[in-house]
Amino acid sequence: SNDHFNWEDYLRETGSLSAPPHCFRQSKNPPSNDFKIGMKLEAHDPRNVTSVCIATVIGITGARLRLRLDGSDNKNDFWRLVDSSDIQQIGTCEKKGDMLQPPLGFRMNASSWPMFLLRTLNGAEMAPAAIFRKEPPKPPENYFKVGMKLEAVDKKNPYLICPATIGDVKGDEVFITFDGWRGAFDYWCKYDSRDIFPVGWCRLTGDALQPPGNNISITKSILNTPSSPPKAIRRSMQSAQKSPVPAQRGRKLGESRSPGPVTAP
Ligand code: MLY
Repeated sequence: SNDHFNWEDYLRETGSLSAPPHCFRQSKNPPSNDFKIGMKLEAHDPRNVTSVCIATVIGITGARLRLRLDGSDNKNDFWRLVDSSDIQQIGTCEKKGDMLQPPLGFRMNASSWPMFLLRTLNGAEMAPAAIFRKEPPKPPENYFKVGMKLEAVDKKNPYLICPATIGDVKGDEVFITFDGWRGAFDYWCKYDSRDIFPVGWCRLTGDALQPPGNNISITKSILNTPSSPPKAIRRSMQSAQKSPVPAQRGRKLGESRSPGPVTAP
C-alpha cells in the first residue's frame, strides 16, 4: 500500500544514503531465531553487568529475545539479539567457576536466593547450546558518516526499531537521531553497538520497523537545496522558527512549524 513505510521511496524523497552494512557489528544475514517462549538461559543483568543471572524468554521479535530475569519484576524486561555476547546457555557461569547471582531488585530476601535458584531451574526448559549464535566481529573502525540512514533501537522504548540518521560522529561514537522526532529519543553510542542495524534489517528478520514520526525538522540542508522554497517563504519559515509559540505534537509535513521544548512521549 501507499502509506506503508518504504525505505527505497524514503531514501529517494529525502535524498539520503543508507549506512553500508560494513559499518555495523551485525551479521550480513540476520541470525535465525530458534528460541521458544519459556526457555531459560544465563544473561548479564543489564542493571548490574558484572552479575550473571537466570533469564526466561518471554517474547520473540525478529532476531531478538524479550528477556526477564528470574526473581525480578515485570518492569525491567530487556531485549537481546540471539547472537549477543550477553547471553549464554545455562551452566556456562558455573563452568567458569562463577556463581549465578540474584537480579538487582530480587523480590525476596537475599537469604532465600539459593533455594529460589534450585526451584526456578528444577524442570525448566533450558535453551540448547545450538540455538545461541556467535557474536559478529567489530568493524575495525568507525565508518559512519553524518547523514547516513539506519535502523536503530529506541532506548526509551527498546521493543521499537525505528528509521534513524547519524547526526554526529566523534571518535568511536555516533549520535543516533530518530527521523520525525524532535530530539527527545536521540542518544550517543559506540559505532559497534548491537542496537543499530543497516537499512533493511527489519524486513529480513520480520520485525516491525516503526514509521518515522511526523514532526518535521527544517534543517539547513533542506533550506539550501535547489528545490527549496523561494526566498520570501524561506524568510518567513525562519522567523516562524524563532517565534515563541508552545510546541505541538503530531504535525504533518506542510503544516506550520512552531518550535518549543522537546515533548516527552
Ligand atoms: N512515547 C511514545 C512513543 C514514542 C516512540 C518514539 N520513538 C519511535 C522514537 C508513545 O508512547 O507513544
